[in-house]
Amino acid sequence: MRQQRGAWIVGGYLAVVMALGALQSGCAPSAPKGAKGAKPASASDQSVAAMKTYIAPGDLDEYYLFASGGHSGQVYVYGVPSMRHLSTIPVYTPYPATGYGFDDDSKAMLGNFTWGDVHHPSLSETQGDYDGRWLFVNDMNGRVARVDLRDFKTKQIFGPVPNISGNHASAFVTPNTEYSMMASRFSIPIPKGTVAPIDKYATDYKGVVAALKVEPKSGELSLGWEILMPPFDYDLGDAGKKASDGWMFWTCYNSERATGKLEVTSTQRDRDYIAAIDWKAAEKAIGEGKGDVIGGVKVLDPKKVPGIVYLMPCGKSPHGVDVSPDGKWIVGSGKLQGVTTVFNFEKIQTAIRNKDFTGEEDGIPVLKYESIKDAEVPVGLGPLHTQFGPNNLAYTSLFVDSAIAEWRLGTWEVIDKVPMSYSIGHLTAAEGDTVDPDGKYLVGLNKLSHGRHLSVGPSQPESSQLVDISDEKMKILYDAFTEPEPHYAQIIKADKLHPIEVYPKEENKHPLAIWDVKDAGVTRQGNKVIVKVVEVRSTITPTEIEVNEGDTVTVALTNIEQTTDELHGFGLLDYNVNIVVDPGETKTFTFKADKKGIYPYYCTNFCSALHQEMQGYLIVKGR
Ligand code: K7E
Ligand code: CUA
Repeated sequence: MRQQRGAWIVGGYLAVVMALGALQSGCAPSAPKGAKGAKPASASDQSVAAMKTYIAPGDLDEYYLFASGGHSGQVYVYGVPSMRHLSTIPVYTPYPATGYGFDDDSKAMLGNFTWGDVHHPSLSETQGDYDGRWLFVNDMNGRVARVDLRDFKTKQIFGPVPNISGNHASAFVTPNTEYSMMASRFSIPIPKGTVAPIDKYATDYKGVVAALKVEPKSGELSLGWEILMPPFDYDLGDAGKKASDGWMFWTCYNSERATGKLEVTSTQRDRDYIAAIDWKAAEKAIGEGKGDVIGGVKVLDPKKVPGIVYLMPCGKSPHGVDVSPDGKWIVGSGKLQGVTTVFNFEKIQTAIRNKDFTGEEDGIPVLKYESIKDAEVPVGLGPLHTQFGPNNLAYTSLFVDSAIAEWRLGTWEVIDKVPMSYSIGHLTAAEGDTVDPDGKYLVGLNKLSHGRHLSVGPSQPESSQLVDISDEKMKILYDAFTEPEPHYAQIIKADKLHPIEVYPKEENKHPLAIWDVKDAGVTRQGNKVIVKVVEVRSTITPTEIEVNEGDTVTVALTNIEQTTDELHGFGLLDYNVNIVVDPGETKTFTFKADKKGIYPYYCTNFCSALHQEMQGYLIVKGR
């Protein structure tokens, strides 16, 4: 299954296509016989690895890792280097463990969706450095969410954004979190709801990139602007920084504008593109009123507004695009190649000035490949994503080779390779997307894990592997098993976060919050009932709630504790209610009392020796 280097040279990309195809059809690259993949070479290597990942009881990890949960719709939080799973942040999916998706606010935020597909967490940045304020995550259903890192809670789900279809290349932020960026993976006729026959794909279907504005103080997302693009599949993105600040780069495949069996039809050309977008120029053009309103948002058409978008030819079906810490280089990985291509930002600017173009696509100039390329680095087969370390070090994941290649920007030498078990997708380095990466740790986010863990049946976990990159020789330290579906993750220095552990009482401005059991009880207006409830060890007050059949009941729960880790729950049997309130928090839930009878409610979070006594009855009287 693994391609020999010689076979690659002879067989060209067809070999890679076949390798990828074989994987997709379920014939995954298998471990060498009698072994279960890469291990630390010797017992002494193993003890070094153990010591490097061992966090003694009571000690804390050095970094947080925020991993995408793919189509679980969640974000997983790990500690690095221990790789211990610390917490799950529900974003696009109800999560009974924290009551997410059951109370009125989170239910409203989820809208009619019960799933999302998260690929790319993006930590907020100030001057190109993670600032520890928010985490933005994309959803394939055209949405972006904001998680507040003060309390690790999802605060906003924005979208579906008009005209965007299949929001994969997202939620990348610009260096001062001016914008969170989006792009269509699946072009469609726009605005959404328009029908055009598939055989008109090349002309009537449109790609779209979108910029969501981020309010600098609150992080609130709002509609910015969009740009109309040719009907390619926009795949990954990265914002320019330092030298290239003000630019955004997006890879795209299917420059063939093909439909049907894309595996074949969209892999005909030798090169696809990276779209280079001058977002400051786009912002200016929007300010000058140059956008047309489509689907309720201002959209720039590059045909009418030149100078905003350029296309950089890049090796066959590129996947990742990654900007170096100094912003001077843009690394594009053609996943059907044996090299990763490095473009030089200065050369891109010169080519634009000299109109060094080789053609155009829907009015967008195509830059001359030879004029903007600095190097094709022979990293190995199936390069997907690149991360960075200090001293111009770069790390590229190789899906087909199932390995990570370490190489150097500027000299373009490949320094080392380490095998991954198995089939790495993304990789993430400590502070790896910032202007000042830390080195030290790198995590390979693998697509498969087979045979590296106790069997749990056919639905297997994925694996993430911790790699020591503190020396030039990379070393595998640890295997962690992660829930589906690890795409991208980011690693931030732990001391940049300062999470609260209780909601301070004085900050709780909820109109239905109460702090004294004397204020608890039922008020009624016609058939609308409001119940104010206090939860504190070890009573839910009131212990009886009486309503009439047919009433619409809003229950407001306030956890009046100000003690760390004293969470209380509210499980209401037969009514599908499951709420959790953190110390100092108020949540409401609303339901129709449409079943008469006696329904117990109880605290779901073990909170004290008398937790089991923390219970009461909802009485729904017949008419
Ligand atoms: Cu899995 Cu970024 Cu969606 Cu690559 S993506 S692997
Ligand atoms: Cu409160 Cu258990």
